[in-house]
Amino acid sequence: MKLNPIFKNGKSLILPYDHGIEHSPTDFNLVNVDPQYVIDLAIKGKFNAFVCQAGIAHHYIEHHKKTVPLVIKLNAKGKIPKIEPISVQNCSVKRAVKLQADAVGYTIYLGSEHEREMFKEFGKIVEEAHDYSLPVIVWVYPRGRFVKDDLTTDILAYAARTGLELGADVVKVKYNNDKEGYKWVVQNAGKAKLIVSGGPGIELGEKYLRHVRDFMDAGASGMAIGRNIWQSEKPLKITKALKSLIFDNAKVKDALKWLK
Ligand code: FBP
Repeated sequence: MKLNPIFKNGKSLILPYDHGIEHSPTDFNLVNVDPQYVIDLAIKGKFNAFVCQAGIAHHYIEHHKKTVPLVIKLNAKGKIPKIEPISVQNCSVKRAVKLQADAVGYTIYLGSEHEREMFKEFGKIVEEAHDYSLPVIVWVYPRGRFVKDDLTTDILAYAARTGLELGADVVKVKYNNDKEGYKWVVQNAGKAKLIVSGGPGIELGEKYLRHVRDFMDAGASGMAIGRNIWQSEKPLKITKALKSLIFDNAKVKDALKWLK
């Protein structure tokens, strides 16, 4: 599967903005509630892709299609129901193609009582997307009442393996600050690319850049980081620091210079 332009020399930095439906607008402020602001960040920061739900793509496609590759997330779950997590498809692959997506995305809650429904739906999506030569990115988040700890190395490796075995081209999982263990996580993704998710409210200083260096050294292929970019007051500086680590193999002390 051709991953260009979402991967450059095998590496990628992706800007997700699918949080409204997932978390409610509590992640937003008066600036970043405007999708255009975040799309412009994706363009200025030369991200490898911007990720959103179909509705955002539908309303804003004209502007960003020319300038940043698009990943349309095909499923979503809301914030209110207190049930075992399930994320259900709301946009077809065909519609994503019409909206000129360069890839499609899907979330699986591994370990949920509903995982088999997501496995089944995702399998069909992979088949359809590959018929259109569209790469597929899967977010695999272990979650639900049977998951005691979603950040053990074993469960992250299981998440990575699930993405590979279900046919994803790219698997997005969390990082658990276990550099040595993470090599095992990456190995379990096999020929699928493994990228790391951002998370809420991280202080993007030396400690965080060290983690990025560590998971890149463990074999990750990049990141999909949202809130810590578009909630930041210096998003483009952070972007440059992350890019230096991901694409230029920079040392942490050199990446830190971008934050000054
Ligand atoms: P962040 O970098 O902001 O954490 O975004 C990554 C992401 O996977 C989004 O694509 C998604 O909307 C969100 O996190 C899901 O968060 P949660 O772990 O709370 O379900």
